[in-house]
Amino acid sequence: MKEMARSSRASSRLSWPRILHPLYYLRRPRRLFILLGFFLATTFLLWNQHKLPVLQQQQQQKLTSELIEQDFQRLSKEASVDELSSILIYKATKDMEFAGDAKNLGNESDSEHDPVTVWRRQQVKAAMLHAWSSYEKYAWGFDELQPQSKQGINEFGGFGATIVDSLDTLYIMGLQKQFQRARDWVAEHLVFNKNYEASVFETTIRLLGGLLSSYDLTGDMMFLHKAEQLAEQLMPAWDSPSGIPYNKMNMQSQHTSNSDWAGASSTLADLGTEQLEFIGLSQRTGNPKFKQRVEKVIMQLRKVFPSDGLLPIYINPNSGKPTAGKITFGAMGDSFYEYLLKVWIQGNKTEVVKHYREMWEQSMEGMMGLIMKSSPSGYTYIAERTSRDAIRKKMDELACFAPGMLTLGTEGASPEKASKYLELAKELAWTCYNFYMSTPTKLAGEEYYFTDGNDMSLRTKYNLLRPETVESLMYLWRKTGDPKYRDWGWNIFQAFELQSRTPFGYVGLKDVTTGRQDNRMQSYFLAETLKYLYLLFSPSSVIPLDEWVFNTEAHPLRIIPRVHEPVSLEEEIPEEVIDTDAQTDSILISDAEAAKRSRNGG
Ligand code: DMJ
Repeated sequence: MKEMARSSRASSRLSWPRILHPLYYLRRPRRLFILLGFFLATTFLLWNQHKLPVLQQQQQQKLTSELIEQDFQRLSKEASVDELSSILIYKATKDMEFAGDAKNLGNESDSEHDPVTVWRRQQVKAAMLHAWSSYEKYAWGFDELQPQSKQGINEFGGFGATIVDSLDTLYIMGLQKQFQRARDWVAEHLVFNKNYEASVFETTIRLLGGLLSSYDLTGDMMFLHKAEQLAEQLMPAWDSPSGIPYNKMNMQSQHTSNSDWAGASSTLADLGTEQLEFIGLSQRTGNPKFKQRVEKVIMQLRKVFPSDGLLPIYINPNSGKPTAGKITFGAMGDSFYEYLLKVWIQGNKTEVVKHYREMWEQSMEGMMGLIMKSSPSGYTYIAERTSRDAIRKKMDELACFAPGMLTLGTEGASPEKASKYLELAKELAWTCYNFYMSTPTKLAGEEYYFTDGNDMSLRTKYNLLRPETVESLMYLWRKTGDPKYRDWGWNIFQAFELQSRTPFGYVGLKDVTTGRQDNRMQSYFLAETLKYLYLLFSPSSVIPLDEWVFNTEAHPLRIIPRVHEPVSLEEEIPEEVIDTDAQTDSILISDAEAAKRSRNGG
């Protein structure tokens, strides 16, 4: 009986209602600890079961991505250009698989790791590799590659323009071996004392910009020494009575000149687009003479700056005054306005550089007077003003840098101005995108005219692989996060792939309505077009815009605050210097032709 009673007590002690009653645990804390331990162990097991596959998948994804990359590097390293296409297809397939894997992780909302974006970025990188490998194979040491004839061409004095222009793109894309070979060429072969009549502008933005940027990215002093040598060589270009530089200089004799077709004037974009590079060089070397030269130019232009902030494209280097010429944000005017803003950013927006910002805002107010809308579709565009003060309803693709500039200029503007700039930037970007999408090849021509009732019509039909539109899309994407800018950029990239890609590099089109190709791979295609596209599909932390500023050839330079510098805005020009307005009459060639001649198509 006793036994039975004990066993029935024991079973009733363990009965469910008792176990579930809080008092059962509170009376004996040991029981409470056991329960707690049981609860924790179960929770961990359940969490682990659910989480492990996700973590494993993430690790797997990382590994796959690394493997694809390694595979790609290995295969492409020694591949001939002919083999590259099949490698690219191989990689694209792998990337697709990877994208498929990544999609299953359910983190698509994170745009930085969005598989489509990752895949697009890799396709741009593959395009860079194709362009670069073709150049390496057929034009090494020349300025540019002629992909159709598989040979090199020297359009910039034989200073290896494509190598220097590509350095930072290779570096940013992680193409280390290619970067190293380019770096070694610069160290061993790049000399500036050549009997060649160089464009001061092109040499500055491509070579000096490329060298400085590589120095900033790597800290390799060799780049800075080369940059200094080059700048020393270019110095006599600023030896004019007004300090306005001549556009051309023989790199050996250092004889300076301007083109006859420009009425012996210097052109605005050429004379006003060296500030970032020379100021940057002074900041990095501690030698103020470089910046003094280029800042004197701005001081001079400030004296003759019109109230609307819009300068004609021809300036006389003797008097320092505008001779004549149209007002434009396209060829021969464009990057002067770009640099007013960017020098302010480069100096970290301090008091020392405030006048640049003021001049820029003044110019933007003037530009508002040139903003027109087409009919019937309402495309917004920037018109030009002729030297006779008439409005010309024309916009160059070159002016498509303006949406990017306006977007960049929203920082530091009053709230009203900032939203005005951004709205205008969006509208202009839509127009520029349509310069591309309105042609049968989906590549933009060089010049567009606007006629009432007929929207835009293509005037100059060639495409030179230019970057301006994708540059603007990159800035707009970073500012707004609107995915449509990435999609637009992708569509443009696809058009380049379809129309401009050849087995031996990329070429421009002679006619965007037929797709007839030319035979030149512009060095800025590697410096700018592909870099901006790559950045469009990269996280904003790659070259963040609060630490870097791009020169007009897309070479990123570190922002270094300018403080405690004397701001001297006054400088005298000798009295005896007289203006020679008459020269402008001799300017008879077309805008597109002038742009081509002055900037080597740039
Ligand atoms: C580049 O050399 C530079 O961007 C320049 O400021 C203008 N155009 C070309 C590319 O189109």
